[in-house]
Amino acid sequence: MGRRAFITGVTGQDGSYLAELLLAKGYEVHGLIRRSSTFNTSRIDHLYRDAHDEGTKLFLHYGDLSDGSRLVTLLDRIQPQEVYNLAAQSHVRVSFDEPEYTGDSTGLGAIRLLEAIRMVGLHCKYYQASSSEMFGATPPPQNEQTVFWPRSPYGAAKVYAYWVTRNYREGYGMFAVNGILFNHESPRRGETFVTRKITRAAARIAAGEQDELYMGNLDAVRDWGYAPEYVEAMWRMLQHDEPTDYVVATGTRFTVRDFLATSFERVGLDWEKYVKFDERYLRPTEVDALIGDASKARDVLGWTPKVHAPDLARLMVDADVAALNHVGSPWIDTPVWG
Ligand code: NAP
Ligand code: G4F
Repeated sequence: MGRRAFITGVTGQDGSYLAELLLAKGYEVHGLIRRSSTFNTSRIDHLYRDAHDEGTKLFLHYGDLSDGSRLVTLLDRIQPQEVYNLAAQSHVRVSFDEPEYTGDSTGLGAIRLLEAIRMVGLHCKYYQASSSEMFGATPPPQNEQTVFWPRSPYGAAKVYAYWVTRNYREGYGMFAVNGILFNHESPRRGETFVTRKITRAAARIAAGEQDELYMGNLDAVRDWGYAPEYVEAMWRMLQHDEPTDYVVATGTRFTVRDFLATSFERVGLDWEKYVKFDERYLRPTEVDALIGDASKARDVLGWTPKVHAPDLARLMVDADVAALNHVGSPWIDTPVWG
């Protein structure tokens, strides 16, 4: 029998790349999508075929991480061997505005899904999308032993989800793992995360469609990697014999200012002429520096990143320029798995 996976958050950046990866490996993929009054499937439309077509391998199901009984029904019906929990209110700044909702979806959502697996009696492998944001104020380099010190409702919710994942592993013998992923980006990144906000603005300013760009803290240090490479690490974690937690990162230090300079240079512009400060983009508590040590993922899973921050910025700018010109971009249109 073929392998079957269930992905929550399939309409997001990572969910779309993971669905591509699993389909290319021959999986039957079931994705959870939220009902909305407008279509929210643009990142996976190229993968979708009508369920009546022969050979269809991608199936979408309405549901929500706030609805535990729906998760039970779906898991019982689908019987997946692998479950990837990627769904979350994933924006750190927004989590200060919507702390309760973030706790419910990003934190409690994980235990609803774990408990649904347990109630159905599924013997599946479970992946939890944990985050470097859990390290918060603990200085870099951060690895699997680093103490958590979350600095946002989002970070705190992810810490809860991390610990319940470990608890279900230790308490019920479940194959449940945390991938502690550092920031990872792509042309499919949401437009309000800092990298995509910058690359989109660089393309638009160069095309004369935007005059200026309002930003918050430019001193923040991040370790930015390329999302398609990171979903490969998720899959590898579930193929390993032992359930254990992994940091996934490039180990490269880059500031928001560096990302601005590299992106604007790609379109021949000096960023300092266009960028203005707006305190609305500051957070009540900031995470100053995240730089990951992914030695364990390299040694145990054989995973190494190829794309580092400067190339990432350039490929994202190129994709945004191509999108403005209504031409295809190899970074958007070509399935990365060949
Ligand atoms: P994203 O683009 O924001 O996608 C989030 C996904 O979750 C979307 O499909 C969204 O659906 C879905 N979702 C949100 N609330 C939901 C709910 N209550 N019930 C069901 N689905 C819900 O995030 P991403 O960048 O792909 O990240 C994937 C996961 O990894 C997230 O859990 C994120 O917190 C975590 N993570 C991300 C990074 C990173 O740098 N990207 C790093 C570490 C961890 P809609 O499309 O309907 O909104
Ligand atoms: O792109 P960001 O919003 O990502 P952040 O907060 O690091 O969170 C992302 O990575 C986490 C992994 O560490 C994920 F778990 C999480 O789901 C998300 O994907 O902001 C990056 C940095 C911050 O320090 C922020 O203060 O950029 C700074 N920044 C400066 N100006 C800005 C802006 N961020 C945004 N979004 N918008 C600005 O105008």
